Amino acid sequence: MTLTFSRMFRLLAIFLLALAFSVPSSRPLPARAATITVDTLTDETDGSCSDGDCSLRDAMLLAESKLGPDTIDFGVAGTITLARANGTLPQLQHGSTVIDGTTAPGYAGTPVVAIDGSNLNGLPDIQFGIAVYSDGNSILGLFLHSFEDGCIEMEQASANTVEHNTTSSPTVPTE
Ligand SMILES: [Ca+2]
Ligand SMILES: [Ca+2]
Repeated sequence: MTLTFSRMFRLLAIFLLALAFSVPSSRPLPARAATITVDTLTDETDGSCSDGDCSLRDAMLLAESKLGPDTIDFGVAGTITLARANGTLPQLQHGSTVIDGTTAPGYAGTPVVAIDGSNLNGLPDIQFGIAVYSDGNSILGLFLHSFEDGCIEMEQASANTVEHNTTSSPTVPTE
């Protein structure tokens, strides 16, 4: 059988087309966690981290408000004294939030970011340090203290990581 020029051309075009489709297209990148950096020790509560101050509470509110994983880093070290008027920190309800105190400046194996719950003592609600009601969160490198009902609470939560933290409740430890 003799292939005509046009038929050969058509076969070549089909071959090239097949080749183009056989090259793996760029795969969608895995969802990368957005990083939110805490830059103030003040217990501020406007939920915004683009307004010049990003408290831990702001960062947690922001992480909770966004779909997908979030990592909360620390650009500051020291004690975050929770304000009584603000109550407990936001609960981790949506999952896949990493609160990573090991990123704070000066961290060398022991927590340099403390969260002091002493101002919340006596409030009518249950006072936990960080309450986790979802999956896949991590709480790393924090010193939580003076929370009446416990430093870290977990309920209906799985695959969470709690490492390199120091906790002490309800008394304020001597530092
Ligand atoms: Ca703010
Ligand atoms: Ca989120």
